Amino acid sequence: MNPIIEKIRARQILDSRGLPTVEVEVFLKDGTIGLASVPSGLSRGGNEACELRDGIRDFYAGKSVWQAVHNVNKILSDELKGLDVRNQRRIDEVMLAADGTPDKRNLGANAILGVSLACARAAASALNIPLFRYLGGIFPSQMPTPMVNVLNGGVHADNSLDVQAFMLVPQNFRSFSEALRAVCETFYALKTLLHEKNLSTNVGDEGGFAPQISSHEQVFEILVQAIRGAGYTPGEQMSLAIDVAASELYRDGKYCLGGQEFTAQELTDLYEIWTKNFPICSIEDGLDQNDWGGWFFLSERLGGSVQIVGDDLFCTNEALLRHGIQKSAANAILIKPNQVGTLSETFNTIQLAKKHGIRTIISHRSGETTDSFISDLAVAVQADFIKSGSVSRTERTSKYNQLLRIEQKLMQGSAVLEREGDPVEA
Ligand code: 2PG
Ligand code: MG
Repeated sequence: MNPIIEKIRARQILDSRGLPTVEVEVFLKDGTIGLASVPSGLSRGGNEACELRDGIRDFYAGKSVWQAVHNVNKILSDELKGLDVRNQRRIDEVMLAADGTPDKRNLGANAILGVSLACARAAASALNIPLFRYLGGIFPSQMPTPMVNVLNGGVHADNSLDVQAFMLVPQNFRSFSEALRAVCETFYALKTLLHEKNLSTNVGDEGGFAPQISSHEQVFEILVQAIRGAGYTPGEQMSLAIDVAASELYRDGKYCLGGQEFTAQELTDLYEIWTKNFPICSIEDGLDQNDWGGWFFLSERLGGSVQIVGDDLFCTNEALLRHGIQKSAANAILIKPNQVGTLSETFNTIQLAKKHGIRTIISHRSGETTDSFISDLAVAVQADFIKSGSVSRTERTSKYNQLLRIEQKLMQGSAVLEREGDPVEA
């Protein structure tokens, strides 16, 4: 084994919206290759690392990433050549130094993250171990709970729902595969229900249905009906989670939701009513990313019984999370590697969260590729949840499918799972 970086090559590929993104291959001296690609968000936090886009009009609508590709091929490849690929922290440090800006605007977080992830993949391959073992060591054995987005709204769909994502959260299942089965069955029941109500079953950016409904309460009712229709008990076996992405709804100090204006306190009142009337266990980005006072109020009021998740609020950024912990702003954090731009920084933020009892949710972006790195990451760091969109659209299911593979590996030797989950074998 000679896990020394020989060269790094990037190319432009397409993401799930047909927009260009960066794919990176790391070549080692021993012939090993590590491949990774980078996702892209639409409802982006103000403190995310900089995604480099060329901005050339009439060329992929300004969205091409040739400069980021060039930066990998011409700068990062030379900087990292000769390094041992297992030295992830050193690799990330060298890239941070080569970029030299706090938000990675020189080389682009899309260039840097692509290399960071592809190096980890190459190292795992060189060692001939699964990525989740390389990242997490020999002990990780728990699977994350999926948070599955079955109904899309906000900037991810063309309907009039302001809340961006409505998710199913399976609870109390013995295995990941059993939990995923329950979600799939609820998803089918939801489709049938929408059909019966003459509502569209076309899907949005993350594969959830995007029907023309304007009342959020009506959505919750339909989801509860779907859970029952699939034979599961709402609140016991299947709960709901929402991503409000409230920064998108915040204008002049007020939140605009369902055609009405709310202060942070009034919106918290509304969330309280929703959580009393429906089995909602988690609220993500319930308030604007700069409304720290509002977040404190929301967490104090609902944080005892509901998961209060910071996404745009923290941007996977260690310093912002530290600030949030001091302010008691949230009890959970969404982790998106491309918000911060390197694997090492992603790990730092996760470590800080765990140290302070903040729950971790490893997350996809709304623009995705079929790369399933986040699935291995979720198991490696023993995250509480994974959020990867719906159980439709291959760029979403690729993550859940990778988790099925990992679970099977983890259960090898026990045989219990395979038999119990399989009616043919049972
Ligand atoms: C979010 C994400 C993923 P985007 O807000 O949590 O669902 O959306 O990638 O568009 O920021
Ligand atoms: Mg979000």
